[in-house]
Amino acid sequence: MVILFFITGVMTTGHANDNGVISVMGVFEHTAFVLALIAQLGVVDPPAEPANEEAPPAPVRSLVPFPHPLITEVLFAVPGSAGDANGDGRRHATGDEFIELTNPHPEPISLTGYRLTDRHGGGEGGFSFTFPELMLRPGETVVVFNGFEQQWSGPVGDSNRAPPAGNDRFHGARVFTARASSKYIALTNTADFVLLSSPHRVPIQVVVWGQPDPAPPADVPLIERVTNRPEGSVQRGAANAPLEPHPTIDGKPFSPGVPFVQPPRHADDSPTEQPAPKPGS
Ligand SMILES: [Ca+2]
Ligand SMILES: [Ca+2]
Repeated sequence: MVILFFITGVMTTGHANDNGVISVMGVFEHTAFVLALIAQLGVVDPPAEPANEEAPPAPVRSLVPFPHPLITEVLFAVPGSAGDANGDGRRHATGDEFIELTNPHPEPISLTGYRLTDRHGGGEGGFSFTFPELMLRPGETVVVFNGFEQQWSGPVGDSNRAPPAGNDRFHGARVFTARASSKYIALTNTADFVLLSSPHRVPIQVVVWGQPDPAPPADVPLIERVTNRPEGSVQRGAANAPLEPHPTIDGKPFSPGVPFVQPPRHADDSPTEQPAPKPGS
């Protein structure tokens, strides 16, 4: 089409001199105009059909829509041995419980006002934690410990104030304590849930184990049921992977601060040389 336009243009706008010869300058000027037009268009030929202006968006890997954070790990049953999840040198059956969340989106999100509750729904004696003002960068992770009778190293925040920086002892994650004031404020090992609600108290995500009473709300967009005998935490192996017992992923009981644990490569995963078949076999 453009080439046809060019030829037509030369024929109609080229200047002929007195001898009937097309002016060279006229052709050059017109050629320059057409080349500039082609350069602006970026294409030689226009598409046969109009371009689809509503191209489908890139696939979203997150299990929760923007701008919500994603629960990536819950330690509700602290192992009897090697259960010191907060690393203060002392295992505590409730104080070492934690919930880990991350920003799975390519844009920053605000955690301000998001709330974590157990089956008591934030009532008296129940576990409840509301995030203070905090922006999370893409991929940035937070860990909320129960915190009862726990000691801390490095920056640690609470529901009143976020820590000023990530904590190197937890892979740079922002660490919080819910400051549980009693050992009875805890997640029940056999049956309970952790509900994430938005600042407007809209349920976003719930992780359930056993048959808690009361049951979790039915209108939660993302309901994940996990075993109540994980022998450690429940954790994701990848951004869009389900929560599963941490030990089955990589043999470790928990990983506060690491949002997505990749399974380790086993020696027998690598290709091995097969022995040559014996002659006659
Ligand atoms: Ca501890
Ligand atoms: Ca983790």
